[in-house]
Amino acid sequence: MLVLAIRGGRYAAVAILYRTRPELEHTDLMHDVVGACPLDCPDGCSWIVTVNDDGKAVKLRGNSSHPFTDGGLCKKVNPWLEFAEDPSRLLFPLKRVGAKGEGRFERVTWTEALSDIAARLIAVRDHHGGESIWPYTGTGNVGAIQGAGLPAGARVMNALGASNHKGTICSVSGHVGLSYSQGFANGMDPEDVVHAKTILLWGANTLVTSQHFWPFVERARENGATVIVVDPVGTRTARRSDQHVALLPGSDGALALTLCRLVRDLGGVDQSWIEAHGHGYEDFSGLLDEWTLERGAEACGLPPEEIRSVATRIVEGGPLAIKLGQGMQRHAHGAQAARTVSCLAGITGSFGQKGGGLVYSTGPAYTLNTHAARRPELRPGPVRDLAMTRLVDVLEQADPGIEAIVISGANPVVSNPDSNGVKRALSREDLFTVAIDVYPTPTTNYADYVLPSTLQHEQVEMNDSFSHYYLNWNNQAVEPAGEALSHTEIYRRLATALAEHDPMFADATFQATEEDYARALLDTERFREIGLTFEALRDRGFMRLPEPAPVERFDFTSERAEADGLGYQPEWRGTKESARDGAYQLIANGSDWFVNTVFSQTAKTLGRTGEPPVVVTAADAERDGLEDGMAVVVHNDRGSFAAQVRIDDWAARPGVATITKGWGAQLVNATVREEDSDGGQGAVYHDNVVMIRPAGSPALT
Ligand SMILES: Nc1nc2c(c(=O)[nH]1)N[C@H]1C(S)=C(S)[C@@H](COP(=O)(O)OP(=O)(O)OC[C@H]3O[C@@H](n4cnc5c(=O)[nH]c(N)nc54)[C@H](O)[C@@H]3O)O[C@H]1N2
Ligand SMILES: Nc1nc2c(c(=O)[nH]1)N[C@H]1C(S)=C(S)[C@@H](COP(=O)(O)OP(=O)(O)OC[C@H]3O[C@@H](n4cnc5c(=O)[nH]c(N)nc54)[C@H](O)[C@@H]3O)O[C@H]1N2
Ligand code: SF4
Ligand SMILES: [Mo]
Repeated sequence: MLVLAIRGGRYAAVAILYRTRPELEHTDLMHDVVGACPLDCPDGCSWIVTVNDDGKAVKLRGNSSHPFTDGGLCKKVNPWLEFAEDPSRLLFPLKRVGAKGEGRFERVTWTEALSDIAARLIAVRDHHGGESIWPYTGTGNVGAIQGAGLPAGARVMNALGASNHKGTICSVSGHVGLSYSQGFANGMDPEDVVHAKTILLWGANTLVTSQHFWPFVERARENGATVIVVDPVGTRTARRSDQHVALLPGSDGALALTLCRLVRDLGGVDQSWIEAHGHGYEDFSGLLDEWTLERGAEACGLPPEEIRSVATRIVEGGPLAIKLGQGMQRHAHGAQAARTVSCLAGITGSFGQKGGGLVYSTGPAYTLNTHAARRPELRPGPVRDLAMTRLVDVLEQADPGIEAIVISGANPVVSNPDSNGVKRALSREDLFTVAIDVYPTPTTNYADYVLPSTLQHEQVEMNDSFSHYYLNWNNQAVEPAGEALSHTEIYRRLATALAEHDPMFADATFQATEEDYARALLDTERFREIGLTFEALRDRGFMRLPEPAPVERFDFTSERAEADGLGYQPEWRGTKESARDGAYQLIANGSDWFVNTVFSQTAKTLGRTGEPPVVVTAADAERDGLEDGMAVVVHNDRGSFAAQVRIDDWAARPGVATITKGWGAQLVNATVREEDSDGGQGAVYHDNVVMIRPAGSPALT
């Protein structure tokens, strides 16, 4: 039966669903709404919200007709509807009454908040110039309309002449690194991994951070593939692999060069692919002469036989698929590491084989028309770029200085490098700060105004993914909680408030609807060619994106890389900080239970997980007098945080300590320095050396 009791504009997707999946039908009083997970997770799941006759969302599940989602969501998002009702949720606009950072606010109306914000932004523009405004967006929602790209906000901010925000916090180093060698990050379709015979999960914790990719890996395994995890940390993924190569952090380049050398010597070079597509192979081969097995083993802290066995497998195995994760590029030389690892796919000619190649992200394979959505031509003139990973530096040093920052979907006190610096920078009395979020966070505590955002099932959105080639449509399923508003609506209302001061903001462009934005984003020749229109997408709930272009050119050497300081050859440069005796390289990874900081603060999450422990090996623990469960302080000269120790010889390797990122009450990034990586101003989270001492030990008091 077709259910008709659906809110305006949302019936089409539901009708299709019922036609294709009649078993989803339940009572006359319930209806299902197709949507999409908005979180910064590669899997980009399509979901279905069941709404009862009172307009309340009563159930959330994965869309079983979506090829990548295939029915299930994940344990982080399964309790989404409970999170949406968490008592801590922000339901009204708030105005600061306490000191910055204190978190004392009073409730105000939207009109009051937005008219004051509009007046402040106009004053900043008029007295300091538009570039003194920073629209700072994070990854709390990565959707194309409401999310990190924030078209609605962009139009208003562009018209104000605000600085351009660069989203450098996550993956930029890897993208820059791959641009020198294979050109772009999508050197294969992840779904094709089923045809691979050797799978390298390189600095990728697939079972935790991209679990919907795992079934494809398992299918390959059933077809005889070997799964090798390259990761200093013994992750859940490493445990489930055929071989775990626990290299030293930051030694990826050395491992890749040693493997290339061995593959060459074992006769595994695909000369015909290189002749057709490769550039600079002769020079590169000269570099490989320097990479003896002994040198590689030493640099990576691995037994030589371990490296040799991987090389043998690559040469004898058939198509080689490399899934490069983001973890391996959160280093000072992260771009170089990505560039070097891709040479392994280059020399084996893997890009030319079904099931072979290297994929880091599927994102760059197609382009949404963000220009039409964001309208940069509204800017009064050229504006500067500001990298979000340099928040402290910019807030404290930029000229012209930042006078106003509008933070949306970002929690920099917890997520950014140098938590103490971020707190200090956000404490500046003369800085006007607006934070748009769903929950109070350590960052919203510093805001002058805190504005409540809708969650995904309360708004309209379009979401792509960085691990598959489908575009998802998200229908609004329920009314927003409290007075929460979508980003689009916040900026429509802000434009109206700004028009009181400057008539330019009365233009219809600032009142664009979600549908207008979606149509603008989809307005490309490629999308038209394959019939990917707004109507089709909305009606089907998700659609296949254009097929990606194959890797046609591979540069083993690069003059552009040389000019950018990475060298003509992909030479290995190690880490910047190294774990001396008694110190640890700290790696803070994604938690099983939350995505970055999202949902980490709720009492429900705390009840399920407890505070993340710092994991070390038994030998290191003994040396430092640490015992399982002991309260410790993890510290260096930048900062410190408290944790409990867990001793686990499998999960850690000597000299490496690991913990999870994103827990607001435990600022692991207080120990991380704010510094640019070697490509695109990425952060250097894992290039971080710390000491671990029992809490209250004399050295610290
Ligand atoms: N040590 C260490 N630090 C890291 C990393 C690491 O590996 N190690 N990883 C880095 C990476 S990869 C990333 S992407 C960053 C992420 O860092 P951030 O950009 O800070 O992103 P999130 O923590 O995902 O979300 C930020 C906020 O968005 C809010 N939010 C969720 N949904 C919505 C919404 O619909 N609207 C609005 N307005 N807000 C919403 C959440 O409540 C949260 O407070 O962290 C980085 N930090
Ligand atoms: N459950 C969960 N899922 C998530 C997230 C989350 O917080 N929780 N975050 C999401 C986000 S924003 C992103 S960007 C993705 C990232 O997902 P992934 O690409 O899997 O990245 P990470 O989990 O940051 O790191 C992957 C692995 O890299 C390893 N690593 C660290 N340093 C090195 C090194 O020098 N060399 C090598 N070879 N490996 C190294 C880490 O130990 C880690 O196991 O996950 C997304 N999915
Ligand atoms: S967090 Fe990732 S795996 Fe979980 S529902 Fe969202 S997209 Fe899917
Ligand atoms: Mo990320």
